Amino acid sequence: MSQLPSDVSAELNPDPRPGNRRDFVKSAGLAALGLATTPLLLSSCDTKPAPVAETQPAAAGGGAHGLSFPAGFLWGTATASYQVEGAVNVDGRGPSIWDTFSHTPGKIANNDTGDVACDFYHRYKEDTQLIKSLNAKAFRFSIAWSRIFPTGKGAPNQKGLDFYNRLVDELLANGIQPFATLYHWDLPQALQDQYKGWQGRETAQAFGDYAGYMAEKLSDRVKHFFTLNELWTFIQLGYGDGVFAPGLKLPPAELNQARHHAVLAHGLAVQAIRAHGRPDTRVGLAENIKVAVPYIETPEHIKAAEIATREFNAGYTTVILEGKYTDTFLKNAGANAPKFTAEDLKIISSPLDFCGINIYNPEAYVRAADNAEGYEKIPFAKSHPTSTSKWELLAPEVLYWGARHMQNIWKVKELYITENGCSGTDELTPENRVNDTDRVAFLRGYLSQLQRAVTDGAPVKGYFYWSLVDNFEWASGYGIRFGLFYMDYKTLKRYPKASAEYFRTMAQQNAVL
Ligand code: PNW
Repeated sequence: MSQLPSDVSAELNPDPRPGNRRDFVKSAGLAALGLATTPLLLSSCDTKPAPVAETQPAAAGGGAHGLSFPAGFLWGTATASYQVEGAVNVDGRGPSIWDTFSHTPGKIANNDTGDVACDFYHRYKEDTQLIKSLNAKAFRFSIAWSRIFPTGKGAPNQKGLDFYNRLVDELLANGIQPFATLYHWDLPQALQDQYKGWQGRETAQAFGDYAGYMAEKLSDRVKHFFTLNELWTFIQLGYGDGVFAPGLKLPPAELNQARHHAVLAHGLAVQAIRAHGRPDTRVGLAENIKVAVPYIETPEHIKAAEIATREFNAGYTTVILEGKYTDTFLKNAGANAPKFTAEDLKIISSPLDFCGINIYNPEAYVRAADNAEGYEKIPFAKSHPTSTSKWELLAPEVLYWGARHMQNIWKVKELYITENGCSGTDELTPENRVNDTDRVAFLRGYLSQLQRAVTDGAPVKGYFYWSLVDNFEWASGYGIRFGLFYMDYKTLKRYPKASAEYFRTMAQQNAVL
């Protein structure tokens, strides 16, 4: 399986004041470089180009680089329940593993917790106006399982459901499509206590039941559901490396089993949503696919990158989309391989309507190699630029290759970039401005590559920037900022950054500007 880049652990047990001036300068430089990259013609991956919008202002000559997206391309932003909601003891919400973890001294930078976060629970109307001000027509949020089922199962909590009813209604009233994620890591603590969380098959079953319930209650208005967010991250960092909740460091056999239960939960949820949702309900997953980038865009290296990408994701996206664990995955796992049945694999690979991919950084640059694997990784240079998150190695072309691999390896017909974003130092000036030139450069570089992917035929229908507002960045606490809006955590006031204006203009013109 893919390993964390070596400096990730440092980032996840971070210095309370992460980032430094040098990284800031480096990251801006690289993203700008991405923009300067002339799109290459790919002989091996040629597909029919997507139709170019004729009605969009940019296509009519407004786009400085002519980098328009097709008409109807969806611009959005994303958040997750524990990272923004706060109100952890309000209206019957049960505790989650992230409440427990963040209240354990030493686990989170500065011992921050999500108790208040952005107080989105009470300020969702104000935040809906922020989304609207960005010209975004879609919003990806997650539902806190323990607001609906305080102990993970049993009797539903109407007051918890009411919150999401209010949120969905508010979004729709403002012309914003709700995209709901059912699990963004805040597992009800009761399921951790009773079944050891994802180590127990019962948790997967409970997730299916909860997913069916949500589809029944919301699918009259929510047309897009994501099952689980980033299985890799919460399994590897939470159950393998111990740096995310629930903070376990399981041996390989148990880790593989927990991973299997998570993909099984995804499949059970897909089936439950189909059974209980309206017929026009659409379901997909939101996985941070580990992307291999061909270091030169020639057919042999592109092929090597496809082989590598399939293996990097063997326990997650690959088994979900192919219905089997790869031979290499099972061989490497040996006696530690997960225990599963043929029926499990069928459930796990239940057909999806679309795929969401969260993409920040490449897993590796690869080249073709005359070895058993058919590829080899090129180690990252020590000086490879990052954002203020040390794991976020910057490489705009990862967005291009993420989309292309989904299309070419798995023939995915409908794709969303469900997360992509840049963390930065983000200081508020005396005039209440945030001059986040690094994030603007990031957006220009990454979105140029996304536009190239769409032009080359990748079926990308929308892009969700992570995140709407600065928020609780898991083990890094509030010290790492990804938002288009700056959060003053003392007053909970939100301020648009320069990148918010940049995003708003791009969304309005449907082009990279
Ligand atoms: C994703 N890593 O998390 C999540 O989906 C978001 O909740 C999060 O805020 C966002 O990306 C930015 O971090 C990740 O260490 C956290 O490799 C850590 C890692 C990857 C993704």
